[in-house]
Amino acid sequence: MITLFGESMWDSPWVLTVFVALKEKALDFEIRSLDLTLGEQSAPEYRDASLTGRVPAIEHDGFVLSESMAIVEYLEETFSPPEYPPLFPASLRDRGRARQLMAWLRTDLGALREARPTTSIFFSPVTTPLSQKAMAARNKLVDVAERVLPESGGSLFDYVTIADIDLTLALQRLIASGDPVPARLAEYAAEIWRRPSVQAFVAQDRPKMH
Ligand SMILES: N[C@@H](CCC(=O)N[C@@H](CS)C(=O)NCC(=O)O)C(=O)O
Repeated sequence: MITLFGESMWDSPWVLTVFVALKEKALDFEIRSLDLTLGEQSAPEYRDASLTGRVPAIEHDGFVLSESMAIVEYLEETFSPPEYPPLFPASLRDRGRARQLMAWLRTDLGALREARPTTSIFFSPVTTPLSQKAMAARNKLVDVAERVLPESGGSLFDYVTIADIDLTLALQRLIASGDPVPARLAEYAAEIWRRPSVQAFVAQDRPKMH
C-alpha cells in the first residue's frame, strides 16, 4: 500500500512530479493532503516520519521517504520496468541527462519561480511583467529546452519520461501568464500537459481563494 503525502492547495510542483510518477506506473495509492498554512508538515508525527517535514513524501509498506527526486528513483527501482512502465529513459546517458535536467529545474531559475509561482498555473495568472532577472531565467529555460528537445517534435527521449513532466511544469509557468514561449516549446508543453496522469493532478479540488 502506498500513501502520498501532498498538500491541500494542490500547487506544489514536487508533489506533481510524484503524483504523476505514481499514476504513470499505474500504482494504487491513497492521498493525505497536509495543510501547509496550518503547519501540519511540522506536526511531530509527520516530521519524525518524513525526516524533513516537507511534502511530498510517500509511505510504502511502513517506509516513509520524502524529497521528490529520491521518491521517483525509489519508485522506478521498486516498481521497475518492464513489469511497470518506466519513469526514466532506457539508456545510461539519457538517464544521466534526465537526472541532470530534473536536478537543475529544482535548483536554478529562482527568479522565474518567484515571479511565476505555481499559483499562476493552478489559480490565477500573474499580470506583472517579468523583471530583468526573471527574464534572464526565462531565457535560460527556453534556451536549454530548445537545445534538449528534438527539433522534429516529441519528447526529450525515446518516450515520455518524468523529466518531461518537470520541464513542462517549468514551461507552464511562462505559458499560464502569457509570457513569450517559442511555438515548438508551447506545443510540446501542451502535449505533455494533456497526459491523463497530469490532468488527474490538474483536476484535483482546490480551495477557491489562495
Ligand atoms: N526538494 C524538495 C522540495 C519540497 C518542498 O519545497 N516542499 C514544500 C511544498 S512545495 C514544503 O513542504 N513546504 C513546507 C515547509 O517547508 O515547511 C522536493 O523536491 O521534494
